[in-house]
Amino acid sequence: MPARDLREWIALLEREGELRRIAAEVDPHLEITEIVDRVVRTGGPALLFENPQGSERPLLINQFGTERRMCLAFGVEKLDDVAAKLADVLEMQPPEGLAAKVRGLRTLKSIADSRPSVVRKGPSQEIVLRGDDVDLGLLPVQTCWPGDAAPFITLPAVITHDPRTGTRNVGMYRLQVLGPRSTAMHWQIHKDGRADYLFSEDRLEVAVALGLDPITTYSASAPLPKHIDELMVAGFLRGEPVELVRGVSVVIEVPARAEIVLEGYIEKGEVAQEGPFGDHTGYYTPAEPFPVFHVTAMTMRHDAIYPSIVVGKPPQEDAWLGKATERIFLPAVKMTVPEIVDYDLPVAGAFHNLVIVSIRKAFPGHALKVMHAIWGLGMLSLTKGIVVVDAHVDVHDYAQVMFYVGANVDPKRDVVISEGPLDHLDHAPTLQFVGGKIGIDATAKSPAEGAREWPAEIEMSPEIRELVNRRWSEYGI
Ligand SMILES: Cc1cc2nc3c(=O)[nH]c(=O)nc-3n(C[C@H](O)[C@H](O)[C@H](O)COP(=O)(O)O)c2cc1C
Ligand SMILES: [Mn+2]
Repeated sequence: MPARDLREWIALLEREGELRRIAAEVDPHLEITEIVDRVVRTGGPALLFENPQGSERPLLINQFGTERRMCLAFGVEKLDDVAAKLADVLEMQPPEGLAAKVRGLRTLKSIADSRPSVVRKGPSQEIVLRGDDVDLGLLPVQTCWPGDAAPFITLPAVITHDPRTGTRNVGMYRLQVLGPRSTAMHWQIHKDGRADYLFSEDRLEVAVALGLDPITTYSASAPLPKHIDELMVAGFLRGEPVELVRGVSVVIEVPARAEIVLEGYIEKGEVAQEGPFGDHTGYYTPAEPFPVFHVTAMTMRHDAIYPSIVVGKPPQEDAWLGKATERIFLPAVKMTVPEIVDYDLPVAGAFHNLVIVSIRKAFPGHALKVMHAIWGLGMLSLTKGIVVVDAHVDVHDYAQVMFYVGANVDPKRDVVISEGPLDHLDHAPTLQFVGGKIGIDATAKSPAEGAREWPAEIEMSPEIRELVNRRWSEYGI
């Protein structure tokens, strides 16, 4: 059974020895960041700050900070097991034979049962504050870094609907607190929430859920195609639908078991300066105008727990949200580019800066084809640098990758400089949003690609390996 909500998840973490409660009074202004930064870097536990200074609500952080906790969240041994579940659906073929048909039906049923279910009442609405009673100051919102403009809500699930089609979207977009009843809405230009906003005529209703079961929280950060409802995917990955309840002041259904929900609207064209904010790029992103979110109602549990995350110079807690996406989306990437064997988005590359990809190379120029495919694929299109290696290279072993980049590349022949869209937050390009791309073809080249005869790689023969295995103890080494 997956955790139904944040509480069940916290209980699971505690049972597994993965959570520490901190009773000391700690300041959400910078102090929590410094503590978490140290704990994340040593692979330490999730932290529940029971007495954040200035708030009666506890603050949970570092719930996702290790591979083990990420696997616990999904109830799997390794993150590739989550991917396998999705691959089953993506790779569904017309079934042959009864057993395959039954299996196919089961898969179809699990998709059909993934849609959220609407319930009449939920604990997320135990307390209802409306109008002037709304006060974001009730929450222990962190100011993460010294140069941050204000406190930022960093782990929200922002729910909107496409005004044309009604399709729901859930995205994780940080919210800078502007006042007791308003925040900025930091959806970047490539994001689905922003598209909903652009399609709205005057007002777009918005609901923000804080404190969810870990899979639903993760789903808000997943780069799904616009028309796919993140809550449906969360239901599929959980094996149980997400429960929703009608909002108290908006025509949006909100998670029934959330800790806290902010309901409100965004007026088309109303913007405020957002930032600076110490971002996952490792730098402060400068102030930029973003839409203003007006909170018309704030609902909560009686003893609501506020969830937070700190991003900054990698590695931080979000590394594991990113790695989950890397693994979970591999089958979908392979659907479009089947020659891809595996890929790795290094945490130190902040995910959009570098992709290492291994391919089953079948024709001259194949590595170039794959580079351009990645530069045209969903959010991967924002990738700045791509390294392509042959199928046998382990893309997760950076020393191995470096070896082939050094050994197999003639920079004049094998480096592609291209251009295209770049991450909203990338400060390096001359222009914001668009700039250079680099592709490095580190595969073995053929004469058809202008190479001389390619030498053989050194490897010991299997017989001798076997012999040494057998005799190892005799050597006394
Ligand atoms: C901790 C964390 C914070 C994030 N903050 C933002 C943000 O402020 N703005 C943004 O556009 N994307 C942010 N993202 C990335 C988006 O959540 C991600 O691109 C997601 O796919 C957006 O949903 P969408 O595809 O429905 O637009 C963040 C991701 C994480 C893990
Ligand atoms: Mn989306």
